[in-house]
Amino acid sequence: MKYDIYYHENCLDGTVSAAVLKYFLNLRGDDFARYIPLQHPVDKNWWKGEKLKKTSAIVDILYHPGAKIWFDHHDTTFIDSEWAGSYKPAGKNLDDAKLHVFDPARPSCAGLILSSLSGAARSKIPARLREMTKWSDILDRVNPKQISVKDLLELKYPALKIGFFLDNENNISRSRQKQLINTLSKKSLADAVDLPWVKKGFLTCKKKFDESLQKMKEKLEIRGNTIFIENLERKLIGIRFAPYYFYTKANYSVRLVRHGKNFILAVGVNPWNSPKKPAEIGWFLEKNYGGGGHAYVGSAPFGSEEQARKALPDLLKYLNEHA
Ligand SMILES: [Mn+2]
Repeated sequence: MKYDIYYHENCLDGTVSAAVLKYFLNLRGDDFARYIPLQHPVDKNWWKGEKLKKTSAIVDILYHPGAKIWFDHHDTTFIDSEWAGSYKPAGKNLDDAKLHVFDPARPSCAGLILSSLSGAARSKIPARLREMTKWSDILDRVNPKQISVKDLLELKYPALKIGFFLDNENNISRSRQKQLINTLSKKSLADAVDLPWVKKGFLTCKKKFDESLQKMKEKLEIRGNTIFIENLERKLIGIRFAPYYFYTKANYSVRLVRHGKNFILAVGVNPWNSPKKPAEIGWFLEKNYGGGGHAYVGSAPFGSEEQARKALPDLLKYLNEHA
C-alpha cells in the first residue's frame, strides 16, 4: 500500500517521525506516495474540509479523523470540539484497519511511534532509529536534564545540526524533504548531515547564528525575571533558547517578532530555570489576547506593533508574579 504522508515540516521531530514510520511501512512492503508537509498554524478550515485518501498517515501534526494512521503529542491537536469528542484511541499496530495514537505527555512524536508499535515490529528496531528518536525526545520539548544550553547552542551533534537547520530554513523543497526522510529511514543522523545540501544549508545558518549571538548580547533587555528581545526585522536567528545562555537566571523570555501582517509576542519558560509553579503561558495568552499554546510556551498575534507593545507590561507583570 502507498500512503500519503502528512507531517510537521521544519521540525526535527516531524521529520524523524516520518522516517520512523516509513521504516516500519517498508518492512511490510508498503511505502509513502505523496509527501505533504504542514506547518503551524495549519489553516483549520482547509484541514476540516480536506478529504484524505483512504491510505493516509499523519505524524506530529493535527488530528484528522480520515487518516488510517495518526500519531501526535501536541495538546492543541484537535481543531474543534467535534473532532476532539469523536477521537478514540484505535489500533495497536500497522496491520490494524485504523491506528490512531495520541499522548500529550510524550516529549516527542517519534518516541510515541516507536513505543506504540507492538509485536514483530518492536524487535526489529535498529539502534540508529532509537538514537534519532532519543534526540527527538531530548529536543522537541527541550529536556534540561539531558542537554545544557551550552551544548544546545554549540550545535556539535548531527541531531542538533539537522534540527537547527530545519528550524531556521523555511524554504526546503518538497523533494529535498523527501530525500531527508528517506535517508533517515535507511541510514543514520550522521549520514543525513552529510547530504550536500544539508551540510551547506547548515553552515549558512550557523554563520548567521554566530552573527546573531553577537548582536543578541546588545539587544537583550532584562525585565525582572524575564528576558525581552525584539526581532522585528528577523535579523537574528536561533533566539528561542540563546537568551538563556547569556542570562541563565531568567525564568522566561518574550520575543517580539513579525509574521506577515501580524506582530507576535512569543513567550517561553527557561527549561534550565523553570520556577516551581510556572506561569500558564498558553492559557494567559489565549484568555487575554486570543493567542494560545502549551503551559510552557505560547504566542499571541497582534494587528500592529503598537498593540503588541501595549500588551507587554501586563504580560511581564504576570510572568514576574510567577518566579
Ligand atoms: Mn513534535
